[in-house]
Amino acid sequence: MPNINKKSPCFQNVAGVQDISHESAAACSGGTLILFDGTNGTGESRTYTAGGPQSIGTLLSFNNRASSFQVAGNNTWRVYSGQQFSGASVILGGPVGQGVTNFGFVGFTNFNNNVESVRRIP
Ligand SMILES: [Ca+2]
Repeated sequence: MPNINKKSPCFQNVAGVQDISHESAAACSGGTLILFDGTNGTGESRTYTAGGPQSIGTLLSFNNRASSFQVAGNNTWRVYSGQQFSGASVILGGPVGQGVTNFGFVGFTNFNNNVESVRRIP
């Protein structure tokens, strides 16, 4: 789907796109953090919702893989370079991550392929 504007918060609003993924639908219902394996929202992804577990101490098979992210809704998340909320961390949300954002450009630490746990900030 090369014509999709990755910065659109709701993919189903893009003309001609009807077959959206569940992850996109969740993003539009508010309160999600999406981590993508590739830069610019590409590759495999994981979606974390505000209604689900809000502290994820390990991303398991997705550890050290996230290269880009998107925050949807009025949520703020802190991501950590280590498991169980250890190591360097950075807050995602507000103006950061409203569109798909690459980790290499966030904060003072290079979080590209360097995130192992996430926590939603109340
Ligand atoms: Ca990656």
